Formats: sequence, structure tokens, C-alpha cells
Amino acid sequence: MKTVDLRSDTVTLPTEEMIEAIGRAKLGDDVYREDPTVRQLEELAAEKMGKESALLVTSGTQANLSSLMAQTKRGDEVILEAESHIYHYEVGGLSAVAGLIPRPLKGVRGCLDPSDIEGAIRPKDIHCPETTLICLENTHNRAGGAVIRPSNIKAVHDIAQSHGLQLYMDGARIFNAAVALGVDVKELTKHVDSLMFCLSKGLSAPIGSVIVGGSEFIEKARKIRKMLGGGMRQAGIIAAPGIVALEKMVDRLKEDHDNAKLLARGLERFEGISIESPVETNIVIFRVKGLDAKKLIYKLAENGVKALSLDKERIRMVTHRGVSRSDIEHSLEVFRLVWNEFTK
Ligand code: TLP
Repeated sequence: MKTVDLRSDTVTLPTEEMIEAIGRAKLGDDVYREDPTVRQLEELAAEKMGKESALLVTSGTQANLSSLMAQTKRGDEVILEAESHIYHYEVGGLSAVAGLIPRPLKGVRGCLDPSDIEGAIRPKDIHCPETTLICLENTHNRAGGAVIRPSNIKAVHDIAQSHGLQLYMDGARIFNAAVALGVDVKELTKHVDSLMFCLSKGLSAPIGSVIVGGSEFIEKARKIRKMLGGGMRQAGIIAAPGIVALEKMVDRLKEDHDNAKLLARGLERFEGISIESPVETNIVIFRVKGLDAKKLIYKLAENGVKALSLDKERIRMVTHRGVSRSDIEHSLEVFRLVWNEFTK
């Protein structure tokens, strides 16, 4: 049976070129900063993002936690979107490990209203925790891969500046946002103090994420990464495919976006299905009103189409390099058969 895996772009396998790059990589002990391939990746990432410095970490979750810890102190309050990955899917690390208080604000399609942010910043008062950091997520995962526009980032930046706060972006899929808008990624990074992006999602590298920002911040994050057990030794074998990802895999993301739109157009033809928000990038979230999303994805998986349920009625499908246009057509056909049976 043919299988199409639409659970996540994290399932992408490395390209041949990445595997070859691993074999050729010059290595050293990166805790002593002696791995030339890691240094090359970090320089490339900093340059692409228009920031001073960069740091390779093991995962997006480690990137977010290290970045938050490097910009706050225990007991601080952090403003973030209520559906954000940091708040939802990172095992509560910001509180459990970093000792931070999350202040979740409801956004519209993942996008926070700058005036809501301003209203949530704590006054300097003996009773209150100190607000020190604002986090954005771009693209926004649980908002269906929604793109946060440069104008919104700039508006949030201005507020952060006027209150002396740091602005951080979980840019796990920042290149998807840049490709969707047709802009250089720097347009999306120039107004944040720091961000992270993932190598191992749509860019297809097997492991790793990169934190970028000012040199002082990166040095703090480096020490925190060590504390979190992320001081890696011959990490050039991770950095080498990461370099290929950054240099070769960005432009093809458009193909994933086109496939996601094709998928959404096909799905919305079924009565009872509504697409959550217009598809801009590679994530499609849809609601199966009054039905059990978990049971439906189980049936789909039995027929070779893998997806994730987000909650009782919502399903997420993600396109990526491992899924072609004809795989989407095949998935829609499988969906039709399963759906007809399921809703009989
Ligand atoms: N997201 C994963 C799951 O954890 C849900 C996925 O399949 O989408 N920020 C954002 C916006 C993310 O979507 C993810 C991963 C992360 C951070 C964490 O990255 P990893 O999985 O590398 O720790």
C-alpha cells in the first residue's frame, strides 16, 4: 500500500547531497569551538538573517528554551500568543525549567494585536512580575501556517522598544513565511532582537535548529545550551547537511505551498469540512464538525494517509519535500473513499 505522510514536515529525510556532505565534513570539538563546519553554518545563518551571531542547537524546542533563558531571569513574565508552540507543545519548559510566567494573548490567525501586547505589559509595581520578553511565531503552526507580516512585527518591535523589552521570534518555519511573501528573509528578521529557525522541517536536514541574534545574547545562549546538555562535540555532521539546507532547499518551499493549496481546495469540496484559515504556506488545518477527528485520522492511516489531530474536531496536514503533487491527488482520492464510508 502506498503511504503519504502528511503528519509534519519534520518527517523529511535528508537529500543525497546532505548525506554526502556529512561524509566530507571537517570536524572538531565544538564545545572548544573547534568544529569548522559548525562555524561555517553559524556564520552563514547569521549572515542570511542579518544578525551578528548564530548558534547551532539540537532542536527547535532547545532553541526556544535557550533563547528565552538567555533574555530573561526567573520570575519574569513573557508575552506570547495563546496558541503558540512555546506555550502548547514544549512540555511547559518555560515555566518548569526557565521559571518564567507565560502571559498568553489570543491572536487572530496567530497574529497579536500590538495594542493587546501594550495592555499586557506589567507596570513597574512591587506586586507584579516584570515583563521582559515578547515572543512571536512565524509561520504560526496552530494557526495553519499563517504568515506574520513585517508591518505587524515592526509595530510589535516599536512597543517592545518603548518599554525596554526584548522581541524574540520562533521562526521554526521562517523561510516558509519569506517564500510565501516573496521577500528576503531579512524583511522578517530585521525588527526582532533574536530568533530561531529549524533546519529539520521543510528544509529537510535531519537534525538541528539555529538561534540568531546579537553576539552577547548568543554567548549567553551558548552557555545555557551547555547547561541543557546541548554542548555537542563533532557537531559538524549535523551542520554539514544544515549548510546544504540553507543554500539549496529554501526556494523549493513554494512547491510545498502549492501542494498545500491543492490539498485544501480538494478537501473543502467535501460537505462537512471547513478549512480553518486561508492556506498561505505548507500547513492545512481543517475542521470535521460534529465528527471525531481522531477516529477519522485512524481510518486514513489504515489506508496509507497519515495526518495529525489537533483536538476533537480539527485535523492538520503538512506538505513537504517527501510529498509530490501526485501524492496529494492520491491522498484526496483516499480521503474521498474513507470520508464516504465514515459519514455514511
Ligand atoms: N513542531 C512540530 C510538533 O512539535 C508539533 C510539528 O510537527 O509541527 N516551533 C514551532 C513553530 C514548531 O512547529 C516546532 C515543531 C518547534 C518549535 C519545535 O521544534 P522541534 O520539534 O525541533 O523541537
